Amino acid sequence: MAVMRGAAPPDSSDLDPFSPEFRANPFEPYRQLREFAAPAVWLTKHSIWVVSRYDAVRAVLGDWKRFSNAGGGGLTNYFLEKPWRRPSLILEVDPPEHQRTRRVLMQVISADRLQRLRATFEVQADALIDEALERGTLDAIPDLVQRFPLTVFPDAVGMRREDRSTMLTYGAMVFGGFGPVTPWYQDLMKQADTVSAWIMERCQRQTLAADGIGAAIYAHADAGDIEQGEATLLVRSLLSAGVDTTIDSIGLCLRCLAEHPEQWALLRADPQLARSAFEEATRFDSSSQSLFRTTLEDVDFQGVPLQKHQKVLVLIGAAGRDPAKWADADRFDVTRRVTASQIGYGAGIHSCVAQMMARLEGEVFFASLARKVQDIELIGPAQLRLQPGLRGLSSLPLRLIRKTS
Ligand code: OVV
Repeated sequence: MAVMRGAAPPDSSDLDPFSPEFRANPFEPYRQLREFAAPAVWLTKHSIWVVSRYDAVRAVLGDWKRFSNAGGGGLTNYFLEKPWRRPSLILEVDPPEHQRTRRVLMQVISADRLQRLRATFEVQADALIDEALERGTLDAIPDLVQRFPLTVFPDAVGMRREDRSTMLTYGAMVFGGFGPVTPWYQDLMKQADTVSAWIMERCQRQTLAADGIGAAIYAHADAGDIEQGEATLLVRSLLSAGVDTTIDSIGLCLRCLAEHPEQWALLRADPQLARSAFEEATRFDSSSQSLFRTTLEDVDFQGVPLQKHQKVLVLIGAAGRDPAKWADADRFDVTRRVTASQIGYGAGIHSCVAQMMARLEGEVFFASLARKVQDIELIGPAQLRLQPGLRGLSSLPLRLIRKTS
């Protein structure tokens, strides 16, 4: 443990949020972490701070002057260690640099564009769900869930249609790279050069469709808002953050519905609840459970002394279950009003820039499911991926039965 200045040692814990045991059921250790007296707890296994109560999580995410993103999106401390890829121009920078790139992505993922994409997303969701109903029994993760974002999101960016499975390998590298180095990660990273080259090629202007989000980013470079090379890296940000996140969130939401038949019955009876159901799943159990910040200076955080350049693990997944914020926090309720307090997309200046795209994907997917499907039956154990990175399922064996009415 790092030497702490001052008299009293901080509240500390030997819980390891990256361990398979923790990841298999994080909600009980989340409770333990929330119940410490101090708002920030020292994790002895990794020499980092952790923040898990809703109010404390919001306080950290709202305080970008002291809790920086330039130290990197993961456990690796860019102030002290070398990142594996060029830092993201939006996630891994602070103001003022951040505003310039953020503004470009905000403009190209406009409400207007999302409205134009909706019909295309619906056609795709309907087709995939019809195909799943034809099969009847399926592993819903590879056979249904992965295929939806993997089709609609890169299409929206303007990537050509091809075998896109390399995107999932790249996503595993990006999100796995936010955790500690493990044998799994080292093995994965043997492909880093070829996979990075594959992705970077697809971020180039000449490979992108003229009407997509990627081309719109390059148009901002033509207008002088950003450099050409920055446009390339912003396309990379979309291809990094836009696929695995929604796959995992949709997969976990589908499992929630399979495991809560009374909630599924509500949604099936009223497909208009789809957006609210996905919003609730984003609170209750979704892909992004944690974020990192790095202190820029010595910080007194609500009485806890943090030192300069220390990593802070921000457990948004624990904040989403904080009983001090949410009534009946551990209950999955598709009618709950979540959006105004949603923490699953982060908060503050770095809150998910494409969150309205994610919501659109979730809404369209679950509305189509609600219109077409009568019963969702779990026919085998769901498998969680336990490696560090996003939370998500590798397998969800289901039987789907078509609505007859
Ligand atoms: C939010 C997020 C996750 C992963 C990668 C990036 C962003 C990026 O900007 O590259």
